[in-house]
Amino acid sequence: MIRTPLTDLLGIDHPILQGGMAWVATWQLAAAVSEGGALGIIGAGNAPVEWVREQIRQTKAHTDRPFGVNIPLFSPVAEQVMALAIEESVPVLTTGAGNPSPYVERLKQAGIIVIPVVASVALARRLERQGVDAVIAEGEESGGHIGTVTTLSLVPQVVDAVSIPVIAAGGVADGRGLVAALALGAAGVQMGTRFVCTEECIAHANYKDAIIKANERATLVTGVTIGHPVRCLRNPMSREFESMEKAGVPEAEVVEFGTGRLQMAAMKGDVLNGTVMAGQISGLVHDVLPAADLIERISQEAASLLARLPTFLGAREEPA
Ligand code: TUI
Repeated sequence: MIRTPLTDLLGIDHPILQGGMAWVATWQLAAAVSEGGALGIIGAGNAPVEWVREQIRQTKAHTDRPFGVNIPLFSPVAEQVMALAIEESVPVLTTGAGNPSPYVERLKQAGIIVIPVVASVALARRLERQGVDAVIAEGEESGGHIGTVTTLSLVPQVVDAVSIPVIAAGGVADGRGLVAALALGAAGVQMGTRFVCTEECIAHANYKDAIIKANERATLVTGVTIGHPVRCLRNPMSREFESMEKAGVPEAEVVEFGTGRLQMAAMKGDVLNGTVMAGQISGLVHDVLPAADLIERISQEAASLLARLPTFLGAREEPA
């Protein structure tokens, strides 16, 4: 097992977080991941508070291990879900798609471990000063809402700027990714796309199949012109979205066109007309397996890779 400041902070066995993906990361996945010794995270998305409450209660009923809730900050009910997280004494709270500064003090006073996603060094620095426990440095390889810096560039720069643990996200789906993140100075990784393709994830089978069929060039980024960049699989929907943006269709119309499309793909399985959010690492995902088996596989692969690294370097130095 790989022990890092992150496993110590969270009381987990493996330095792995499961991304809190909207409509996809429900209690079934979060509980299975936490039971598997990593950190399962419920994706609150922009769902109603009572739906999130039920997710938290079910997670608690199915695991005694720590778990988290993710709140995308553009959710119209972000404030109410924060209050719910405090009321329910959720162990860990992660945020995405914005600056969580207004909430940090209240969450810390409630004893919650706060881990925001950042896409820049400046925000990581600011949030460390405000007292967050760790940050997730997420590269633009990720699926869903993204920043503009790659994981390989962002992670070591955030690591150098802060003293709290840094979690690398974006482009990680196996033991090699975990080892690479540790080499950059990260204390662990967060994976989203890889965890979609697990048995416990409630995403429609078509969504999982689309990721398994995808290669490294299968994604594109929509929403740049409306200030909401989202990486998703190339399909008739995302191509149409892209051409509407290129044609200069008014923002309100573009937003309207995109609304509800993630649920269409994730829940109804319409992977042609829905938005299939997924990262560039999709090409590395080949199977659907139990979450605990995936965590065990990645952990063992990383441990064996770490043990063999000096041999790789030595072997290359040998004369031909
Ligand atoms: O949050 C995400 N990814 C998401 S949230 C989401 S929800 C949704 N989206 C569309 C339709 C339906 C549901 C889907 N994907 N990732 C974390 C993340 N956060 N990536 C980048 C950032 C980020 C960007 C800018 C974090 C902070 C930030 O700061 C800006 C500032 O104000 O300084």
